[in-house]
Amino acid sequence: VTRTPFIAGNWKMNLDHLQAIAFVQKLAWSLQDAKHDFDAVEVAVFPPFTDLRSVQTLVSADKLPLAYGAQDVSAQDSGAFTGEISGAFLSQLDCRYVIIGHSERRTLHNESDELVRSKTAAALKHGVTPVICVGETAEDLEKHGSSAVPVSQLRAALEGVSADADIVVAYEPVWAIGSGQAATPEQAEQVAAALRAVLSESLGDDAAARTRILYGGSVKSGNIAGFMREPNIDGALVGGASLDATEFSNIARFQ
Ligand code: G2H
Repeated sequence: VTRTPFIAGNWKMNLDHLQAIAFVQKLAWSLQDAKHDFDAVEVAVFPPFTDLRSVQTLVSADKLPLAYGAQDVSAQDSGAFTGEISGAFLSQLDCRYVIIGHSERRTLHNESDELVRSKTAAALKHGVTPVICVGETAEDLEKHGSSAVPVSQLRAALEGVSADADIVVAYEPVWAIGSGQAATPEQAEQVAAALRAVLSESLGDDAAARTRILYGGSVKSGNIAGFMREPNIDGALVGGASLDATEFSNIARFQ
């Protein structure tokens, strides 16, 4: 089984809907200039909700080979849930992906493993591929080592997920996020291998072989190549460095 490398840009709460249009155009030009092979390396952006309609319009009008997704989704389908966004709405906007359980949501919005599991189920129900984020804090790392917390978070998220489900896993050590202090490729590979074992145990060997595992946390063009050389790392979830179109397109070329 070959896993198509995946470079994903998590914009977080940056770029409004007008800036998003300018940025996506610039990114597409930058990748096309670099003769990016979109079949060989999938590139996706994750803008704020309010940008998604603009991004959809641009991507479909210009037939850009870029994927996009949202940064969160409701566990509910519809109803009295003020401020929430249904997976059905994301699917209508042709979102291929949605980030679930990013550490900023787990920390700042108290998202539990149970909620991450419900959101994963909601995304799959609406045909949107969840990018399930897991990762240990500096304190977890000190107390339990690097793999224990990400492994238990992934196990929890996968409860009830069927073996043929399309999912992506992102390993993001919390201590490496936005800190400029990325994990080493060896550290990230060790956890990615443990996460692949969880995929195997929860969903079976085929799903484990097919599912992409990304590394996230201070990825930039200067360190991406090292991660991409690791056998269990299939791409990156990039935050800060995804907000510069040239830098992000360089990351997509792993150089
Ligand atoms: C981790 C990552 C993107 P950054 O949050 O998901 O952000 O690359 O800025 O560390």
